[in-house]
Amino acid sequence: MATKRPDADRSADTHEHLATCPLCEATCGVRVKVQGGQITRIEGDRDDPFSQGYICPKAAALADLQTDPDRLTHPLRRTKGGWAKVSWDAALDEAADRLHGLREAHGRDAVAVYLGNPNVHNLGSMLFVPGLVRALGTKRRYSATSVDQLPHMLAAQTMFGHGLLMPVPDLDRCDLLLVFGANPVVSNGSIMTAPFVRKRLQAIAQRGQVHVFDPRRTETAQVATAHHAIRPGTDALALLALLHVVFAEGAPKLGHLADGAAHLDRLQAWAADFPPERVASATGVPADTLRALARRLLETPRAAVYGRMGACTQAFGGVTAMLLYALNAVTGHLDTPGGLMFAEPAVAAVHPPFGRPGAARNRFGRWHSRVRGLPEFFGELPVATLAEDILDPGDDATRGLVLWAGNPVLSCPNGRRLDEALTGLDFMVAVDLYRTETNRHAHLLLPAAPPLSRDHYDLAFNLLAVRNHAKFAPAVLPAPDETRQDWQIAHGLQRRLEARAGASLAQRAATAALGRLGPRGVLDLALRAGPYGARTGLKGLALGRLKANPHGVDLGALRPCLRRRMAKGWPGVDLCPDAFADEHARLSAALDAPAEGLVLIGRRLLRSNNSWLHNSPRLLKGKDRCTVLIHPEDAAARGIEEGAAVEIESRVGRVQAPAELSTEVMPGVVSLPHGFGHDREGVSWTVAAAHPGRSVNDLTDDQRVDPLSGNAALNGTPVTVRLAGASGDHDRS
Ligand SMILES: Nc1nc2c(c(=O)[nH]1)N[C@H]1C(S)=C(S)[C@@H](COP(=O)(O)OP(=O)(O)OC[C@H]3O[C@@H](n4cnc5c(=O)[nH]c(N)nc54)[C@H](O)[C@@H]3O)O[C@H]1N2
Ligand SMILES: Nc1nc2c(c(=O)[nH]1)N[C@H]1C(S)=C(S)[C@@H](COP(=O)(O)OP(=O)(O)OC[C@H]3O[C@@H](n4cnc5c(=O)[nH]c(N)nc54)[C@H](O)[C@@H]3O)O[C@H]1N2
Ligand code: SF4
Ligand SMILES: [Mo]
Repeated sequence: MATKRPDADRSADTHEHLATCPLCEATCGVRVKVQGGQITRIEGDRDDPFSQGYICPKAAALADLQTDPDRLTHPLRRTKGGWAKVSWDAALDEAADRLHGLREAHGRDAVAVYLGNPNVHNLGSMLFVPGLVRALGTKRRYSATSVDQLPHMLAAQTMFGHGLLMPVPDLDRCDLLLVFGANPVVSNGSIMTAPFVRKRLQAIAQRGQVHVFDPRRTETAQVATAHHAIRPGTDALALLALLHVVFAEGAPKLGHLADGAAHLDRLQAWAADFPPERVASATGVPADTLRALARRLLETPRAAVYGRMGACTQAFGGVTAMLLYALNAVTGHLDTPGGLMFAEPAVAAVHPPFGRPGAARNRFGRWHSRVRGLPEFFGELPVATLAEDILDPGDDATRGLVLWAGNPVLSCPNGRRLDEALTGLDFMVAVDLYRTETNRHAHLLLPAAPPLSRDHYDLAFNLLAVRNHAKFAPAVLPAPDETRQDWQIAHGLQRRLEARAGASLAQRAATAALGRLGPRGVLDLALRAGPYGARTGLKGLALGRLKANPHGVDLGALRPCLRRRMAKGWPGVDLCPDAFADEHARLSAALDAPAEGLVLIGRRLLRSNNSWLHNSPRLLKGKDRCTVLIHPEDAAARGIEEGAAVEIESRVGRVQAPAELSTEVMPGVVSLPHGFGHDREGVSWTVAAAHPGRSVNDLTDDQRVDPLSGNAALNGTPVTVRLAGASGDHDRS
């Protein structure tokens, strides 16, 4: 079998292509067998030096995405009589006219943009959508960042000098791993690109220990050495207690970080106020456990403390992310092998040509959201403010939206309110593979090419990988139907907007030149300019070298880099930045007034990917997994039995789903997966609509954010739970 270019596959020949699965952060290498233009098999690529043959069940759905009859095939325009096909030129011209018209009439900020998660898994989007966003010139930029990793980015920016410098656990060399609010065995790892993470965790548990802090005894907790049930939203208190013991045991072990470290005194003063005994009842974690773990952390040369979604999409997300990094730093586990380390990818936004030392400082609070005044971060506003900035009347209301690869009606808090807000927009254009719960409100729908029809190089996740590596995979199949690559759509729209806005000739020439380069050309230049580009021995990394090594190029284990960075003008580590100064008081107040009643958390399912992939029959088969997990004691107190329909109610909404009784969740906590709720009219995914589930984000509250960072507090939503149909009085929790 030969490796072939996409357009050569129309014949009955069989070809095997090497690709990268772009569905999650693990970036697994796959072999795709194509026969007569059809995918006949997808399997792991054993020769990929990073993923070594591992794939999860979702990889098979890549084939379904190419052939799904429900996928969008043509640009569509909403008319009174329904959706009508239009040509690409007509669609792009109309989008540019309408967006430009709104800006002329109401100012640049009248048009908002929302960028969903798949953009960061898409080379063309990463390189070309920012140009479009610049051309729009709006301050109302939103993305999935503020329902996700914003706290990690805020901590990284204020502690290390750039929001993208997020350290990752050096999994393969660490002997002790503390995990706060992450479930990598199901999620396949996040801010920790590590294919076959289960095996890597099991190896740590064998040579050392893995401790999982989670309100639910997750699939990850089950492969760990120990599970510590923790009350949602109390991680910062547990981390302060660990820091308390660390400082009480003697001098912090800053090692090479001591040079240029700032605010150690502030961190120490905070920790002094939170001994383990003081936080035990609020967190649910016994003081002895915290003391013993802090000591073990100090004694173990190769250890890391890692936290993810559960730690950051909560009311104390920002300070929790900061404390996680600080705990690693003062125990000698930051920027050291086996600890939290920084990846050094072949192309990164923090290196030339895309970035320079210090270029991203002060990207916080430069402007604020219209109604609630929440701060900008990294050029974006918190998406929890999107709906109100449309709905609240006024000359400066949001009137237009560019929606790219996102489904915020299902993925953002108080989805019902956003759903309603979108119906009032003057104009919305959306780029997607499907007609979704969100983009059904668009005026124009532009169909993007499915994943295996585009080139892949991972710009985002090489920056977060547990090993440095680089791989380029050309598209396997041509773009089907009339779909176009995201980058082509973005570029087409950018050019048209620049023409209408009378952009300078220089700007228009630059845009045209970028389009001629395309993603491959830009990638090649970026690789050449990157840190491995000019190196001898590696012969200088450029696109040609990656093409000649289609399984990928291993660039070695992570290396300590902060000293080298400082020599180039980067700041030292700030252990408790000024941005967090008020958080001590907020944490103390929370400790003194613990929350009462049931709280809701989310959960991820192995065969699901946020709000999509639910249209793949092979992934969705089996029993309904969109259930409410509830502890048997909490269920008994409400007369709820296994499988009974229960109603969950929060400040913003009410949802019914079947109960699943389990001691997996701690008492006082209920869990519903996110990404479901395909019961809304007008979507194109028929398989998903037949197994709709309910949206957890009809319960999460857009007013519950981490007030520091603006990140949505998706976890820890106060709820009441009752048998469906029961009166609310006797079973309020
Ligand atoms: N309650 C709760 N809410 C959550 C979470 C949670 O844990 N709990 N998790 C949050 C997290 S971490 C995230 S990242 C967000 C995700 O939130 P979003 O990014 O808003 O939503 P997704 O569900 O990822 O939807 C992606 C959309 O992009 C489309 N798509 C897929 N690939 C492409 C492509 O290549 N090009 C284009 N143009 N479109 C494409 C899909 O069809 C789908 O409609 O959800 C967040 N919401
Ligand atoms: N199969 C699958 N894989 C995915 C995705 C998917 O939807 N499905 N989504 C992808 C995306 S976009 C992302 S961002 C990653 C996320 O990857 P992870 O962060 O690893 O995944 P989650 O399942 O959200 O893990 C969060 C954990 O936090 C716990 N938790 C909730 N509240 C708290 C709290 O207050 N404190 C603590 N300590 N724990 C808490 C939850 O019980 C849950 O186990 O997964 C990615 N991978
Ligand atoms: S783990 Fe992630 S990257 Fe690997 S096959 Fe599964 S979805 Fe794809
Ligand atoms: Mo995410």
